Amino acid sequence: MRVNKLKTAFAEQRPVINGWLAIPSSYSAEIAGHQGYDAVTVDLQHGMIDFASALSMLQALSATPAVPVVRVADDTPAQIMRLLDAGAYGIICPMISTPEQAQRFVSACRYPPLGTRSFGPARGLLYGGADYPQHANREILTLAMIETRQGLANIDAILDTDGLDGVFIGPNDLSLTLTGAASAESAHPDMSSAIERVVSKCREKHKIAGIFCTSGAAAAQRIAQGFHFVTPANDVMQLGRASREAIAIARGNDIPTTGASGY
Ligand code: 3PY
Ligand code: MG
Repeated sequence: MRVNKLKTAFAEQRPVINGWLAIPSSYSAEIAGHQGYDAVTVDLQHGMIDFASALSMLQALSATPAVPVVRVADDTPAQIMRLLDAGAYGIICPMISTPEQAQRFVSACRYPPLGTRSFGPARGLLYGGADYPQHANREILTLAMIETRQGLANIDAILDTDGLDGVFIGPNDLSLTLTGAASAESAHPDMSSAIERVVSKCREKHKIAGIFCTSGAAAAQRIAQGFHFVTPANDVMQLGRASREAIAIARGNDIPTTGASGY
């Protein structure tokens, strides 16, 4: 089976730079996949992406060096299994607040006897290889999103879930629940200590610490802080920024820092 390069990177303590796609386009996916990202995530939670688009985006990513990952909309096992069958090599599951939820998520990603994933690997075979069924339990990456007050309180038990590779912080939701305002780069002391707590727990338990960021500079700071898996903004932010920059330069104006998308 094709080795999951994200697991190798973690084993060798090399940070993973992960692209993030909210626009339903196989062409965008193909472009992103060729830019040098270690992984590219297709976002079915907040992205404008349905299953048919996700399938064609995973096909496009398969033709690039980037490992195809999916953020599912929720922890529904049927949805998780379907996206694995569509060729996702990693699943990021939002809003994991309890160890029971984490266990249910991981179980959906693992074939028996380790879990409850139903057999029908479909594109998993095409992308992973003919021996995918024998090795998928080892190669598929599982990241639980920590983005609620309860998830933060349960971080130890969530990280102790058998087969869970790590966690991924959703800073907007986490700051919404902790401070009352959604912000991806909040400087609120409650957010800073929550993030530090998650990263140090991951270090202690040898699990992947991931986080969504809004820029390359922010992602570099998170890597310096000890994160292994960072997302330096999504396609929507990057498209908006690149457009504003080109327009401002063409008009001889200063480049605006925020636009209609808020970034
Ligand atoms: C969050 O910041 O809450 C996320 O889910 C990132 O996409
Ligand atoms: Mg979120």
